[in-house]
Amino acid sequence: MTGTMPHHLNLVDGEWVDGERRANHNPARPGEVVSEYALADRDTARAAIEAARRAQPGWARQPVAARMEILDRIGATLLRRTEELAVLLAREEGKLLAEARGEIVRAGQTFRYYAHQLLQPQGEVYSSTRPNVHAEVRRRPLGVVGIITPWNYPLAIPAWKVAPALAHGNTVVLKPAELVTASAGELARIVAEAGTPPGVFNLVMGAGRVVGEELLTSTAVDGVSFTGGTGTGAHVARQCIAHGNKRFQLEMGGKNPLVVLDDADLEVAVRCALDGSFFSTGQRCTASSRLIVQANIHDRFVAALATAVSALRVGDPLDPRSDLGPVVSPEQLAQNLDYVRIGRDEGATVVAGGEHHPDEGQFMRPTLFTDARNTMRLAREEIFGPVSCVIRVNDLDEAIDVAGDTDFGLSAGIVTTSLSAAERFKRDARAGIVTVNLPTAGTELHLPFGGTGASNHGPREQGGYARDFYSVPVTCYTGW
Ligand code: TXE
Repeated sequence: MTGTMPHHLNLVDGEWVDGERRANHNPARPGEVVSEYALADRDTARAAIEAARRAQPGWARQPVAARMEILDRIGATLLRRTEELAVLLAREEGKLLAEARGEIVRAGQTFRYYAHQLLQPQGEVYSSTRPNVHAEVRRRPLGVVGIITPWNYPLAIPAWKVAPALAHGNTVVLKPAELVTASAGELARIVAEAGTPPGVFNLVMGAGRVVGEELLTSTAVDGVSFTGGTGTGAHVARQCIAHGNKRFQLEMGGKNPLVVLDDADLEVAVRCALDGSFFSTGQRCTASSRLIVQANIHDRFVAALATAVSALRVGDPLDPRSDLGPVVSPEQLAQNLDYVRIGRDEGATVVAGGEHHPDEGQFMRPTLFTDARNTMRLAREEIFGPVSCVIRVNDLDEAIDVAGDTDFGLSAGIVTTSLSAAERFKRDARAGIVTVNLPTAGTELHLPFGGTGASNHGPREQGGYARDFYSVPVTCYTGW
């Protein structure tokens, strides 16, 4: 360890806890260490859970005004430190500085949003069928919540889980992805410095199968909110059921379709596909990875999109000329390139990109396939990189069928100038989020987020809907 290297420690019961140091590297310059973090072990995770358990009743009894003030302060600090945190995030995860700024602002606004959500009605009053009885439904906190997050939104995803958890009177143990511990460490400092009592928010960094596993198997944890891959999500579900039948919420990505109809405005269609498929290096669970295109517009759309994709500049996220940053890790890059080979072997045609970018760093050229069929692995499995494929269809009925023929069901988009096609798509698309003449990616913090099928399990995240996971309804009958 070098003395001057920025480092981040675990936060347990208000204390900063050290451990074996691990380094995280800049994916755009693999030789550059961004920061070091202290690896938590199972004992540290256990201590964090116990601290959260002890702190929970007191936190839940804090006056709403006190909880509001703390959440508001966290949000304000994130917003004030946007520029500095965005540079760290871009260096650590590889997203463009502009995207990183947007993410920090989103995280800050999310804390502020949930501060004010506390002033919304928190229950319902019913008429009782019995005389002299008052019937109401109140909410109590879920309890201790384990939060397990991925690397692709190192601040926004923790924010949209931690903020409603704390708002509703829960205490938290956050286990971020190992690749983005600097962002998580900064968030922990901000949460602690905002005046959160010890044990209310805890951070444990390390391997999923060690510290993550402790959150899943501990019966002192009441619920787990997880975002990540489908395989891990299934494991989370099994463990939560086996260990205390605890509540769980899973968000696990997608294979999102963008339908382009013959009547679409070509420019809008290309813009939506370019943004949805390739921005953020395709590392978004709402990315458009299947472009389902009607026959008459197909060739014009492919030509225009291939030109636009080839013109995207891949480079350092801190360079304002870059359109696309690096792939997050060598493993993810290898997986992306593997899928390019699989797509070629399956008979799809590469019309843009298709290879590793020659620069040093984990760069990949954005890759567009045509001649894809929906049965190919290329069209069925989540790649999570800058790779998309075009599937040709004859009409809206076929487009809706192909769009819905997926194990996933997070987001689905259509580009059309027909009001009736748009309405039919909103009605029939099998997805939790539907967009019309907009990219499939890009959501708003006050609206519910989540999908169907393999994309999602449990109540929706974000907006007022987050309450359904982070609190428990209690039906009260009062005789008078
Ligand atoms: O995810 P993991 P990874 C998809 C995407 C990507 C793939 C793998 O397709 O290629 O998942 O990415 C923690 N007990 N998405 O490897 O492993 C882990 O430490 C408890 C989609 O990053 O699912 C991390 O904090 N926790 C996704 C979190 O789970 C465990 C975003 C997610 O890691 C654990 C990212 C265990 N046994 C990847 N094993 C989306 N939905 O947007 C791992 N973890």
